[in-house]
Amino acid sequence: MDTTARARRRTGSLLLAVAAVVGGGIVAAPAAVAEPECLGPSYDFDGDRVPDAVVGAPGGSGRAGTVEVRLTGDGEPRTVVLRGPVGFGTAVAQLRSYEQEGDDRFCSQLVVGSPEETVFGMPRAGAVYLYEYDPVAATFVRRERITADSESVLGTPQAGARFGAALASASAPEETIDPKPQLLWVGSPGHDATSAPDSGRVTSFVVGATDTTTRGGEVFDLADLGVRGTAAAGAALGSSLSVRGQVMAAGAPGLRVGGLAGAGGTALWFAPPGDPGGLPPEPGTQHPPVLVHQGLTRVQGEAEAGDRFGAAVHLFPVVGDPQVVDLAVGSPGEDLGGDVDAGMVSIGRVHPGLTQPLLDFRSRHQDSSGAAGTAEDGDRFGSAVSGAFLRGAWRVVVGTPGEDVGTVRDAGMVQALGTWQGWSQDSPAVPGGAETGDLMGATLGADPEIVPGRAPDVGVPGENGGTGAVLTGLLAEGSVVRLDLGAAPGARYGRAIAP
Ligand SMILES: [Ca+2]
Ligand SMILES: [Ca+2]
Ligand SMILES: [Ca+2]
Ligand SMILES: [Ca+2]
Repeated sequence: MDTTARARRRTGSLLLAVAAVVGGGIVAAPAAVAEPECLGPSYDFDGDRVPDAVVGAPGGSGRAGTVEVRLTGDGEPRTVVLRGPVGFGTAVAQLRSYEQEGDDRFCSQLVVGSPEETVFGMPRAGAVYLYEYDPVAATFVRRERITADSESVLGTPQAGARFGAALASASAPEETIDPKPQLLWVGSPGHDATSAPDSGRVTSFVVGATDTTTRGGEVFDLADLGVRGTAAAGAALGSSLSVRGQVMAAGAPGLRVGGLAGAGGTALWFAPPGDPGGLPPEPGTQHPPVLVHQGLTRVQGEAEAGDRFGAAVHLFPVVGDPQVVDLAVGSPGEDLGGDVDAGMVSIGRVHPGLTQPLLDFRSRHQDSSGAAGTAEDGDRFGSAVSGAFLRGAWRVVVGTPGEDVGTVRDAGMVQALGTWQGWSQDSPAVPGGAETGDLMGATLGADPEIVPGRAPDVGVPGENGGTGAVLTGLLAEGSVVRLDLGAAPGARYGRAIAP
């Protein structure tokens, strides 16, 4: 994309900082007194400075979708349930829309993806819902329903696009000085480009505090990376998303690499330097997007048909260097030796300040040093990836939903790479029991980094005939492990989890 096109696509307005005028003569360089304006971390909706867990249960086969928010309530926890059509809760996220003093309720708002919704008669075009928490009514109030047809959202709705199948926005730890509105990234993996059905798309925008008209942002396609037509068909860009610092990662697990269908790739988009939120724009100052796949010499492994590299992505902070991030990419379709779909994870550093922002990516699987279990047929290791700060380092947390536990098929397991430690539902102190089709580890909390020492919650979407369940406290050292169940068979509780 040239800078002219980029400038034309952006409509963001500058956010003006208002300086207080101090009366009575010369003020000699006062010491900066910076009070935090967003006190709680992201996902603290009820304002007690503890993040509130969000669980999506999108249902299916005629069963409606729900989203459950477990508000911590300053020691008096309470659960709020939001209801929507089938698919509502396929993805969950938070969004900051803070613009000026007094916008505290916009520090962290709830975002829910509903990709199966019909929009203007177009089935499965998809929608995204934005809610603010009302502390007086003690519930969530809908601010907006956003579709690809909403005012100033770039692009147009399309049948089958599944806008809202994945969501991501930059999160923040507690006590942010000078908070800014952040971009919300929305994946539409079923979006068709010219001569490229299901190539996928990622759209972003900002929502302000005073009104809900979206503005700014990008529409990001594989064509922006020079991948067009049959090369892009079926890539499903936007199947997975992660945002951290200046980097946004979007999985395209169906991408054709060197003619190999479904080898998969991951697209990286970079925000302008010093502007993690992506606004205001400074054309020409941002690194062009890049594509990561196993066909690159920097990436260990070979691109093979059906690897599905990019089925899951997660960006990690790097201790001591906010300019760089580490990227973990799951390829659950990877075959290892004769083991079909054993699965693999690729891990590497991304440095937006370098001409070549990708450093070397190494592969890890269940037969790697520091990993738990053994690579076997159908494990699908890497179906979900997240992070946890354990034993003094950031660890890549990996879900292996196809893991058989003893003779129990697809019971699933989760592990933290580099610790040799993994858990199934048959591990000591883990409730629920390993049962056929539990699929433990099919999903993981997407944003545990907001609170030091927090580990991601673990989805068990196949528990009790697809009722679904979420395990909390599993990876956190010394925590009691709890199992929360969905409301009914087919609810698929735990299909999406945050933080
Ligand atoms: Ca809270
Ligand atoms: Ca491979
Ligand atoms: Ca295994
Ligand atoms: Ca179970």
